[in-house]
Amino acid sequence: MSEPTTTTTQTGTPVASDAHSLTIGADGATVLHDRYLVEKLAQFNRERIPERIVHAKGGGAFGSFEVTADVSAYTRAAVFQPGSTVETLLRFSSVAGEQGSPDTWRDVRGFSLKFYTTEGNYDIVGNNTPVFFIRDAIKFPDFIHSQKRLPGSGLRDADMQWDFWTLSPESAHQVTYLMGDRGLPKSWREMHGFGSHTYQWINAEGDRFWVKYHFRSQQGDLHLDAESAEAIAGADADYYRRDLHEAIEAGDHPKWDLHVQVMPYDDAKTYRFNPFDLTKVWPHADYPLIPVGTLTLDRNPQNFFAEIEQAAFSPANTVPGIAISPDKMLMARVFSYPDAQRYRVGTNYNQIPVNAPHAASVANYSQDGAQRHGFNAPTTPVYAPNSFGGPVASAEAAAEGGWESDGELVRAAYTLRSDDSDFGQAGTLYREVYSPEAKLRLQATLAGQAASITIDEIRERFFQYWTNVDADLGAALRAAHATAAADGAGA
Ligand code: HDE
Repeated sequence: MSEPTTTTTQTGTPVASDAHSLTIGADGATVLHDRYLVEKLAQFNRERIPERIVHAKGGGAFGSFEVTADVSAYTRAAVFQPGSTVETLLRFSSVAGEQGSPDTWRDVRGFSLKFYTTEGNYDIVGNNTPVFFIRDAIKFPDFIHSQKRLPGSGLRDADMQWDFWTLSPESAHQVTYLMGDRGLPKSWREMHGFGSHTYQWINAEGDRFWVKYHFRSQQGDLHLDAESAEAIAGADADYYRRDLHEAIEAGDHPKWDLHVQVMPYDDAKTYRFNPFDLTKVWPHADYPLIPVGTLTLDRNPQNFFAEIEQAAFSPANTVPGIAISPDKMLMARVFSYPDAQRYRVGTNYNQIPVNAPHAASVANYSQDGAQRHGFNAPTTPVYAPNSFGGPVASAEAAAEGGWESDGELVRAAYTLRSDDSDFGQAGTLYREVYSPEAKLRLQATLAGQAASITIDEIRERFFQYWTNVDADLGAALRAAHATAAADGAGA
């Protein structure tokens, strides 16, 4: 043990006691001018910042991403060039629960990655599933409300969850993942990660490509059975957080291999379904996985609050050679994340060490605001354009990342193509990807869900929803429910 230093106030003055307030005599009143007591209690009252409205419970670690292949034909981003290795931060999370929620409640899991690149920070904010529940951002608050808590009782509620899902048939593919094995990962280390959206890559010649990111866990994509997940939820609410922390402390560093699917720019115009629809995957037969590199996590945070709770990930954080796509969800996320972070962490959230670039520098004319830490030299002008050598924007950077777009302003669903449907890929996932055992586990989970719905009309829509995914599955669920109801009535 090293010699302790003297405790001080926040402004560095030594303090006399951490055990006794300043009082008038040992038994008398406490005085308001005990500045250290006041500072200590006031600071304590302000320790919490608002939790993330979604993905509140999580954990993460630092590491590095090493490029092991050559994808320079598709992107000029420095982070993905041969030989590049960059520092990274990966945060995992559950979507619906609050900060203290058990890690092993059934949910989609977040997979948020920050690359500290020489061209600025690049974030991929994805999940452990390749698709999402909805395809228009205007539905997001309603979707999340239905998964959180009733306003009166503060309880979660199967009726509102299934009411929303069955009235939003585009959710079927993601709900088939959620109710299947992906909804209960064995650990954060043992799950794949996906960028989910279609993104854009631009090479050195300016050629554009559409890409999807797949992070394949070297530890495998494993799951818990429902009974173990429930037992763990009671015994150790922080099971995933603990597993990751302990593995890294023990030198067991988890790794993911990054692959991309690459679609030539013009294919998107004629592909058989809308390749920007976030409820769809691109079949690997059409667009195979191309290796890029390996992500390794090898360093636990030194301070959970400073480095994980305050971490701000955003799909808006792109770098030259990478851009977004005409996915309505993605375009809205570019607004939503920085907005959430200005509110949650504060206007200068990007100056906090975990969010600031580590391998690039910041140069612009932004100034002031609460908790400002960094500033330009006093000789730097405060406006652009200027004649005094202040930072100058690069026209080249602004030119990239676009696509053709024209039309009337409308509020409408995506234009349908020949293979666009809400239930088609959900049915394929169930029939062709799930093993016979995985099918049975899904059926058992869904039988439990059917039993938790209390409103007949919603339960009827639930059976129809699963019939639309797969007729046999729907029939099996209906029959199982009828049997259970008859047994219950006879009991
Ligand atoms: Fe998020 N999401 N999201 N989301 N999301 C947030 O950002 C939002 C969506 C995802 O580890 C919030 O800073 C909208 C898809 C992860 O810190 C918020 C829409 C995917 C995380 C937000 C979506 C995600 C978030 C909460 C519909 C996977 C945790 C506080 C357009 C591809 C990030 C914050 C972390 C967090 C909004 C849809 C994944 C509110 C509006 C699709 C992993 O801004």
